[in-house]
Amino acid sequence: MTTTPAPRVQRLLITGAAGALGTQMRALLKPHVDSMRLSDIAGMPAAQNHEEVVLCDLADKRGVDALVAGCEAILHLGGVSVEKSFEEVLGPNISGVFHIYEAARRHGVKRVVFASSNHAIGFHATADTLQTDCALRPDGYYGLSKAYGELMARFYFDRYGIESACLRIGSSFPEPKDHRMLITWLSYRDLAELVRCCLYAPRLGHTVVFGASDNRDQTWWDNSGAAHLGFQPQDNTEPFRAAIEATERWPADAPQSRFMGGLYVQMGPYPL
Ligand code: NAI
Ligand code: 15L
Repeated sequence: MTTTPAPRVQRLLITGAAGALGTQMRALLKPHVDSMRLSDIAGMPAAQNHEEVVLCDLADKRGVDALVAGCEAILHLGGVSVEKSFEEVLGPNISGVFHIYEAARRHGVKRVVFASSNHAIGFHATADTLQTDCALRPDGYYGLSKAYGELMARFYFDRYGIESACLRIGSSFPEPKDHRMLITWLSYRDLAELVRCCLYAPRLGHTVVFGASDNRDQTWWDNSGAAHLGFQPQDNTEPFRAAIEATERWPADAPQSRFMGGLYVQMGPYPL
């Protein structure tokens, strides 16, 4: 009996490929796609087999259009990745996400996996449990740009049928660094698996999914609305718990403890 091999993404564009997550996803997703186009405004290690490296500023509409041509799917990690002034966020994140979706439309890209952030919903209370269709409550200009990106994804699905996953990533680092991250941490391995699920789910539509590992006290985010992805995180923060619990906690009534966005809820305003 012959079996038909599962279809594979022929060329995946990864933006932000020189960054922390881009570097990890470049390595971890390689076995799951035929080839990758790796892009960033910053330099990165030279292309290996089945890779291309293309430097591009996301704020450059024509540059992004050329970047996207010939790609079947996009993992959009590029842009400002922490809280900054509106003016700093505007080009990479607001114009940038529009350029990505518009190029996706022009070149027939089928799927986009958009690195949103927990900061799109950072002003929800840590006492609550959010579903994937909860209200957007950004905690700053960075979070606003991620909320805008999620709405851009929604619009391009409703209007043009481009499927997207918006990953509300918690804290994706080599290991959790503080008490909050005991809840919000997402291992690199789990992130790569989440992206793989988004690339290959039979139906994606416009999916919002929270990105956290299988952490003991992770009661903030309920992913049942994204169950069709089949994402099962493998890692958790237990190996790091003892060391972190030996460190000082934020007071329970402090804003960074009361709201999911942590310290981001008190950043800004910025000078003229
Ligand atoms: P990072 O800052 O290490 O990587 C972002 C990359 O985007 C950098 O390499 C930077 O050079 C590139 N970039 C910035 N402006 C650009 C522009 N104008 N044109 C082209 N490229 C530009 O951040 P990290 O941690 O790798 O995050 C990747 C994505 O995931 C970001 O979109 C971030 O907002 C999102 N995310 C990350 C989380 C985390 O815990 N690491 C949590 C939530 C979201
Ligand atoms: C994010 O969105 C940032 O990209 C990352 O640097 C962390 O600050 C993370 O959120 C977090 O909330 O821990």
